[in-house]
Amino acid sequence: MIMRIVLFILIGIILTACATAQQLSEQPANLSFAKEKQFELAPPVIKSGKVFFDEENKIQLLLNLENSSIYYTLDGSDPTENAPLYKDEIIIKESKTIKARAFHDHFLPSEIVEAQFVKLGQNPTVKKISLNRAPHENYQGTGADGLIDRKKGTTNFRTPYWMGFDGGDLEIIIELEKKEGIKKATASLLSDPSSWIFLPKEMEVYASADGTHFDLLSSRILPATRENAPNELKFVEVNFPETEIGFMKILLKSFSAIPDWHPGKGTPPWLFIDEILVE
Ligand SMILES: [Ca+2]
Repeated sequence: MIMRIVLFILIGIILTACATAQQLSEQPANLSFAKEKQFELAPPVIKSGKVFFDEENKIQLLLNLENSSIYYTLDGSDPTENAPLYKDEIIIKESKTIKARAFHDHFLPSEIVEAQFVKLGQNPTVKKISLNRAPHENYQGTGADGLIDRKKGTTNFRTPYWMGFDGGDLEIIIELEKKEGIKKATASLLSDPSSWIFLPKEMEVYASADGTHFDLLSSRILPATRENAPNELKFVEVNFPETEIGFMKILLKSFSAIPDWHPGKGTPPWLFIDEILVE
């Protein structure tokens, strides 16, 4: 009996899928249901082999729907139909954020999807990296050295690329092999509100000559995560005038509590990090 019910459900799903495919292929007659643009297009998928790259990176934008067009930007602005039209794979040679959106005559435009790609510069050699606290025992990554191994995690926080901290601030101290001119620090973080993982509220960058007395170089305040924010890989950059640095301290200050719109409101958010870049 159970088998029969499962079979009926399966047949139902297959018939529904066929109907949808048929409706879409018999344009435009059977698309009249969508002519008033009541239905939103599915967003395109951003596909690339790597998030960190050395020389150049190839990015594809995918959406399997006839007569749809994908427009994209590389300057951080929201794509409209005036933005470049995606035709072939996009090749980038610098760090970029790509935003893409699909359009179709018979549908409302899709949501905007975005992804960041980071070109690894001639980064200075790190002699030692240390943290002011241990990660949670279930999310230890591969230790502090995993934050400088150039390996990037996916949005799955359970993989060993990620270190997870259950509330509170995180202080990272980096000792360079030799003093070098540095002008940017980047923290590679995860935003996954559905798993109670949030970006910090502020990132501060300090420099020191002796590893003991640190001076604030620059900081960046981040907005609170909005409701329904997607799970995303995030790079938080702090730029400053080029400074000769032997030791650097990066302080990630967490929000004290998860925002009110979330079921975990009032409790400390998790912080997940997989890489620090110093350039
Ligand atoms: Ca890493």
